[in-house]
Amino acid sequence: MTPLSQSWPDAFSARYRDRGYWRGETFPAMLRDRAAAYPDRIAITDGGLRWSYAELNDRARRFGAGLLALGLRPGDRVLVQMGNIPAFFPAVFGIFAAGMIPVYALPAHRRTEVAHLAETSEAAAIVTQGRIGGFDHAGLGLSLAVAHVIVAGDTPEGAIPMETVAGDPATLPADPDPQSVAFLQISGGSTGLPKLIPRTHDDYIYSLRESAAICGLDRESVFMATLPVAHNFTMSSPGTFGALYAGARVVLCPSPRPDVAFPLIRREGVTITGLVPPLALLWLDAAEREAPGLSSLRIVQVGGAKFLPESARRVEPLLGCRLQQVFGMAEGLVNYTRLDDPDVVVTGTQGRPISQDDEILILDDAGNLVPDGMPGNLLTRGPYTIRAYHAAPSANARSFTEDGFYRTGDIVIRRPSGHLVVQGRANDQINRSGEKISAEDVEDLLLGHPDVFDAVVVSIPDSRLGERACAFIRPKGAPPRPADIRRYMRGREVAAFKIPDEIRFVHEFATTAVGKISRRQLRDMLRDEVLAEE
Ligand code: J2J
Repeated sequence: MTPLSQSWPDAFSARYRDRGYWRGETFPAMLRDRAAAYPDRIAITDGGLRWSYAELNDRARRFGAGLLALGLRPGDRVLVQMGNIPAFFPAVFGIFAAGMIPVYALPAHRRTEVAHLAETSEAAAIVTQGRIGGFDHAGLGLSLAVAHVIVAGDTPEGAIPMETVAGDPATLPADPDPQSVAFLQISGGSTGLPKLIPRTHDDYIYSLRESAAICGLDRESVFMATLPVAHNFTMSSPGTFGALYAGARVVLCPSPRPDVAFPLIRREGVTITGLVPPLALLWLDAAEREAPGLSSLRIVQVGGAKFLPESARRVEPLLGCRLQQVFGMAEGLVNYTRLDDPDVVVTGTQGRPISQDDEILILDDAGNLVPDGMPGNLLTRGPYTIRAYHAAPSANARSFTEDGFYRTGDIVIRRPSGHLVVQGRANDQINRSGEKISAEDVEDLLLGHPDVFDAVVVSIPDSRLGERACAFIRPKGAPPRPADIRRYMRGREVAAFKIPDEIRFVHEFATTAVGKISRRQLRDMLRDEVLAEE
């Protein structure tokens, strides 16, 4: 088995410990301590079933001991593919308690991704559920080259029902080294298959402890997981793990649709939740049609992709709570707008880093520092940003500098206050005959049109211009005419080269596994069309 590691040079580790970031906390100890401190408080609910901290800890420990009884060993990797169901938590915390390593897959992943994750992590087992949204995940698990397939709920022949995986907690090993790898998270994967991200107990717990503080979580808070639970945003910013760290309650939402999520927020008194921009637009649209009555909700976080100012300004008036923008990545660095930032900062930036020791470099393509206010490539290193992917030498050579900075692939501007404004991915920019067009800029303009629900601008290869811009528009009702859109843009007095060369209307956008709009798919489609014409 390829060993797992994630390490920082000694001088950095010493600094991160000295400054109190890394405190030697571990996930098994975290849950055990919370269960001892407030056994009867509710940790997890799906609106029906309720597990207290003591019950969750007990279930996790019995499940972990059950994994050992199956013959699995500490250090083994266990792939987890589950939807937003309570069983996810005893599964993951049970794997931790047994000294094993969860590897997170998202429910939207299919054979290609799941087989890739199982293979690269050398998974010895998979924990999954029968069906998620009609797809047979247990069947997929059984078809993989994995020794044990454990299933929550309806279990097919050949798989092991999760409730039968139970052992004596006395057989569990001692707590792991806080510097050791706790789990493998997966990269957002804008290119190719997801890469595996080894995160340590110390580094991840630091990021979720600070995130919980930044979001003001305490034992009275109620965090709702609206996005998939296994995604890094939902898990740690501050997410379900941050909520458990703070002794708060986690509510699992089975679907992000407003007709499911709004009643659950009202019933459970949810105080905070996180969304990706396409979902935020759906919620805003629903709230515009009928007052949502979400009086318990204090914070709606939006992140994962750029939330444009035109949309951001609608959140507080329509949902009646504070907006928090979150710009994070599973590799580490997370930025938040703070709850007391001025409104223009909250609607117009993607926040600032968690830590004083998050080092930020913004470089031009030649590797020179750019001044504040100018866009450049974001590189970062710090107390919770990885120094290497697992078993990926060529990705590591591309993604990390020699002195350990992670190349995020994001283009950002830094304001003098330290807040970052994301301009897009390095490859989102449209280079139209040398004129650089920011897709986000044009999208924000398009969102101001009264008939536009959402818009995405991508490049099309062009034999004359190099690239030209195509706007995909999801209209609110009947599509306006492209000429109306162009006239509207001219009326906003923008450079003529920013007016999209092509305008197309769509009913919906293809999305990634966590629900971000997939620009890659739109670009690929256009590229295929161009190639077909040639
Ligand atoms: C623009 N782009 C953003 C934002 C992420 C918290 C929040 C999100 C993630 C996440 C996460 C963005 N505006 N507000 O892990 O803990 C894009 C960037 C980034 C990539 C990372 C978290 N927030 N992005 O989305 O690993 O391009 O993490 O580099 O899935 O999403 O994707 P991922």
